[in-house]
Amino acid sequence: MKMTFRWFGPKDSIPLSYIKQIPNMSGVVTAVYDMPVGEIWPIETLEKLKAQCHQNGLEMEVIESIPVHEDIKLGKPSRDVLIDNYCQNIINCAQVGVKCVCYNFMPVFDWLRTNMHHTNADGSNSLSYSQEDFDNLDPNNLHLPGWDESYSSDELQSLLNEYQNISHEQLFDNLIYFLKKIIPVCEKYDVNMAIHPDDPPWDVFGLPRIVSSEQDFDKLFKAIPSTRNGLTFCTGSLGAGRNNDLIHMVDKYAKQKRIHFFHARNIKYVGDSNSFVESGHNDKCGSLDLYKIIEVLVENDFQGYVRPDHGRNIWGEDNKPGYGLYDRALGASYINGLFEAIERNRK
Ligand SMILES: [Mn+2]
Repeated sequence: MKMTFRWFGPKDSIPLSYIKQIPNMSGVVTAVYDMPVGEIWPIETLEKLKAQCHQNGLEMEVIESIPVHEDIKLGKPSRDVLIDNYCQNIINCAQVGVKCVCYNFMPVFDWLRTNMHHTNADGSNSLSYSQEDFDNLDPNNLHLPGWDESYSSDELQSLLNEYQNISHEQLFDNLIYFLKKIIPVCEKYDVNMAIHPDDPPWDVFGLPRIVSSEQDFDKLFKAIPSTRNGLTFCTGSLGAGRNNDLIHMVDKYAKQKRIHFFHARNIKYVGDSNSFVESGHNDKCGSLDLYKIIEVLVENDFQGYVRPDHGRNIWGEDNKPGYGLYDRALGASYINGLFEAIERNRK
């Protein structure tokens, strides 16, 4: 595996030199953040980003994400031009050495929490989801933590209205329409597409979600059998679905060579509903068995990219929620340790 770290480009408060100082860090996972969704990223911009990474001894082989325009998800006539642009973005990324593109197909909200600064018993804070708080949100006047800057009320309402007529089946068909044009380009340019599962893995506000379970993945891979059509195995997102058997799923898709990217984080289940708090990565802190999941990856000779996913804010850090330096660095070290111990044990 190759350990990586998400970096939000030159505006990220965490310098590349700090990321390089985390043991065993091979590269960053990044994107072009200052262009509207749907436009073509200039090759010069990508070259410049890559040069910055290389100057700091880091690779840039994973993009997270090339965002998918809502018109593609909605199946609007404008999608063809947008899909052509997406193909061009894949080609441009491939030309600067990118091997893996993480993306998602979640309508409107590509993650959702009810609290961005849940205070933990140890004084740290982290993202959390309370089913009770969620149920108390007013769908006609939505204000979601972390989303108020992304959409105005009117924009959000009209977007939600547009999805009223989109069923799960329609959204799935739109995903397949998209991939039928994307995957041949990936085959030609040696790029793996790694769809990120729904976060959290259930419908929200009547918006359909179609990448939440083993059944969903099976359907997707049956429709487009190429292994370029793969997934980002995000333990936290999939694990929030308490019916998802992560150990079985990781085994199945690692055997199929479809796991191109692995997001490692832990969550602590709260109560009997869907509620959870994002915990430290260590197995003792959360409800997920990362040791066992990683053991199965190693048994299947996993060669993809790994990154520590969301960390807590610790040691007084107040960074972008989920994306501080300290706890993700601790997470990387923990995950590195699991891989190393399991790999050595097998020799
Ligand atoms: Mn993730």
